[in-house]
Amino acid sequence: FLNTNPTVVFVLGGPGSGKGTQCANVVQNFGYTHLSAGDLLRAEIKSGSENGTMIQNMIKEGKIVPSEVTIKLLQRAIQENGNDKFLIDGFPRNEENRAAFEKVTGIEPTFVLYFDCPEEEMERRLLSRNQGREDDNIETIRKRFKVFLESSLPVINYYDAKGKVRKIDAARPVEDVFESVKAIFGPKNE
Ligand code: UP5
Ligand code: MG
Repeated sequence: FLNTNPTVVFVLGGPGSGKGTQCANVVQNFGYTHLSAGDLLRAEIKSGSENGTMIQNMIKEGKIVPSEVTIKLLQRAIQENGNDKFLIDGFPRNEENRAAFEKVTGIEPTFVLYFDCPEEEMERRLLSRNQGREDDNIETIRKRFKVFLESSLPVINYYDAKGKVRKIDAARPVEDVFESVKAIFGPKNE
């Protein structure tokens, strides 16, 4: 492969913290390719793959899809792409995701962007998003918050202990958040 050793940044944060929004900005300004694990899984549902129904049921319950499914989609997307810099958005979501991705791909993230946002703000954003996502209802949102606290925060803590976490106050307006993001990716790369 061309990109056997790509640069990877994990973009993490609770549901509605603004991961997708800020990744789009980073793509525009810094030449990364954006891979949203959630978007890849939703595309897999739409494609009518044999895993589609299972994925759809898990997303509706806010549960974490088995890592082999998600990793296969991410790995394929990386390999099909000519770029050597990727933002991986919304993955890894638990310790098992993290360890399996490292083992299967041999990739370690350069750093981890963490969008820190209070639940009440994330809930407001998700309930007013109106893009027809099947998990944007209050019952599923509560389940997503619980899974984030119990399973995903430990992954952020793991990388924090390695000095890899860049934490951003995501409760501010989109433009203000992006100012902080820019400072991390560096003006020299703009
Ligand atoms: N918005 C954004 N920034 C704002 C700001 N600063 N001020 C005001 N509004 C702001 O933003 C959400 C909404 O808020 C938008 O309307 C936006 O305009 C506004 P967005 O950028 O979409 O936030 P994001 O963090 O991307 O929210 P998302 O809902 O995508 O996060 P999730 O982590 O919940 O969703 P994801 O797609 O990653 O995963 C969905 C499900 O897939 C999971 O629950 C899980 O079931 C499954 N999944 C896996 O199983 N494994 C994976 O690896 C990944 C997903
Ligand atoms: Mg998203």
